[in-house]
Amino acid sequence: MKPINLLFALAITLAPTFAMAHSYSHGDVEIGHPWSRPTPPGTPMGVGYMAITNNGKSDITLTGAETDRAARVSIHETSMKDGMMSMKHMHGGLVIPAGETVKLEPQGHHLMLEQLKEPLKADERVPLTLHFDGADDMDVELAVGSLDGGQKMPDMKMDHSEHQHHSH
Ligand SMILES: [Cu+2]
Repeated sequence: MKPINLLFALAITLAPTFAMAHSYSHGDVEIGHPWSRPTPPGTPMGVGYMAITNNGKSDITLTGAETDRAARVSIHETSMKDGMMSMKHMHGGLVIPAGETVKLEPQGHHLMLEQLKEPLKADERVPLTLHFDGADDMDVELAVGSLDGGQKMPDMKMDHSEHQHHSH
């Protein structure tokens, strides 16, 4: 993988506007409002956010996801380092403990849609398959919201340089 220095601005929007919330459930697993953001042309990565609820009696692990729209989907966690937001690939997946909800949200855990084939556009739905250890695969659709929800939001630089420290 070629070293890349990917810095791009993501609007930090905690309460984006959507026409309608949507959710999915299968077995003991519920996926609450999977959503994403539109990507500017040329941006190689998109994000995926949702709430995952495990109503079962044993822990499950989100091990990965895939979509036709991206070459690869990885699970990231966000942390602050030297005043810079950075992301780390969670190679072991994301555990959703029995009886709990784990949120993938801005500035927290998220899915990264890598090497997008074409930009994600506002108001479209992006099909995504979630893979779990301890539960069945689930097909969901990310609702792509509008970038700024109609309001001016501060931009924050996201440091993706962590990506080059991992081999996949
Ligand atoms: Cu990321």
